[in-house]
Amino acid sequence: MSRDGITRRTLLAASAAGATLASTAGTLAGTTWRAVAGAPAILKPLPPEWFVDFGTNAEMRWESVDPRRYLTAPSHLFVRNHTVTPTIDASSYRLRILGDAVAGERSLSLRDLHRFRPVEVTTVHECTGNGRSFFGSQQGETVSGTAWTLGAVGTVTWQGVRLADVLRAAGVRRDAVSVQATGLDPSFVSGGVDHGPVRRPFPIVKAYDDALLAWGMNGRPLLPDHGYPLRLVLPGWVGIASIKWLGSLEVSTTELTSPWNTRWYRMSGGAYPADAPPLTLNPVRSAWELPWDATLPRRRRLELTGRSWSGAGPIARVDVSLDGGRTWSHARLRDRPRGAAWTRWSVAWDRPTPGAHTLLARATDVHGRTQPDVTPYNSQGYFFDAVVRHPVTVA
Ligand SMILES: Nc1nc2c(c(=O)[nH]1)N[C@H]1C(S)=C(S)[C@@H](COP(=O)(O)O)O[C@H]1N2
Ligand SMILES: [Mo]
Repeated sequence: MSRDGITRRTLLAASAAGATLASTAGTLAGTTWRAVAGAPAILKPLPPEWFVDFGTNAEMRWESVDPRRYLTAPSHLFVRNHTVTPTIDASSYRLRILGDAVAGERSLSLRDLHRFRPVEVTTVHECTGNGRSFFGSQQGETVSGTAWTLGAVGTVTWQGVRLADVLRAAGVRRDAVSVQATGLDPSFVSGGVDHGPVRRPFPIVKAYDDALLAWGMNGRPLLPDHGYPLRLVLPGWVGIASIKWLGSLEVSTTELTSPWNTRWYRMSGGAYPADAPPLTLNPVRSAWELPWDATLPRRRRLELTGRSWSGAGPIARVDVSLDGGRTWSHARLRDRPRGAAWTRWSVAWDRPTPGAHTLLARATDVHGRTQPDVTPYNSQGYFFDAVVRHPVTVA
């Protein structure tokens, strides 16, 4: 079983660990564990025409993307759970803020959070391992983890408050360096080891820069699978940074760590040094709004569409090839590129010849970051950003 996957045994272990936590820790009031054996890890419907279902994870099918819609509907957004989606009672929910960089522990209800200035931010939301399966299918390399194609990504508008505002009100010391976000989902058990609840630290600079505490997605409350009632959002960063079902924030004057920044979500294997830093900004990637092995009708002119995105900022240019990389042209950008959100593009294909073809798209962001032909190997299959060779047949 893959590292990101889950077996029935680990699901049972996870639910047992969750139950222990819930009964021993009053601080987790408001959380009930629905993680009973055989219960689905993901609560929203996963119709096969929209999703590839990996059990605790599910990716969006690119052919289900409507070229006319900019935002990903919450019903279509990929889900990545280490264990199972917990059911949390919003009325008794509290966010705890603690650590040696705050004067005393704070506990905030959702109503408390709604007193801060509301903000709205549109960002790409993407799993670190998006595209992982192409390490195998395109580069012949074996990596661990969920075999995502390119559907562990979406672009949504988050509603919430700035973490900076909340930390300032909590009286965080000026020498704070690190914030650890911890989820209320059950402990993650893998290979017989209980790693505790999903949690990951990040630098205080990111907290003050653009981090959000989000309760909404596209103008509606978060769906349970996406972190209801509150999640952290670190724009442009790897998906794991945006902790769902946020239970606590530990603010510290010393560097904090967790297995999610030391063991996972950092590069290992291949040419990477043993002390490679935790992954932060997402790379540049592109996808065609087509099924894999799509059959395209033979017409005088086909209009093909896709999207490109970068964790670092707007997309500046998308180069496409309709002949396996022999010739390239510029795709027409359909959106004024903005922030760390994706850009839609289209390309006209005149008089495609019948038979098999390979489509390629290579995006470049405003910082000049672009997509390579080959992504350097890493054992956990993170950051596959190479240009994907997308097969189609014109019939
Ligand atoms: N509490 C908690 N937060 C979490 C996770 C999790 O399993 N538990 N998964 C992380 C990972 S790896 C990703 S890619 C994103 C997925 O967010 P989504 O399921 O809302 O799309 O959530 C992150 N936050
Ligand atoms: Mo992820």
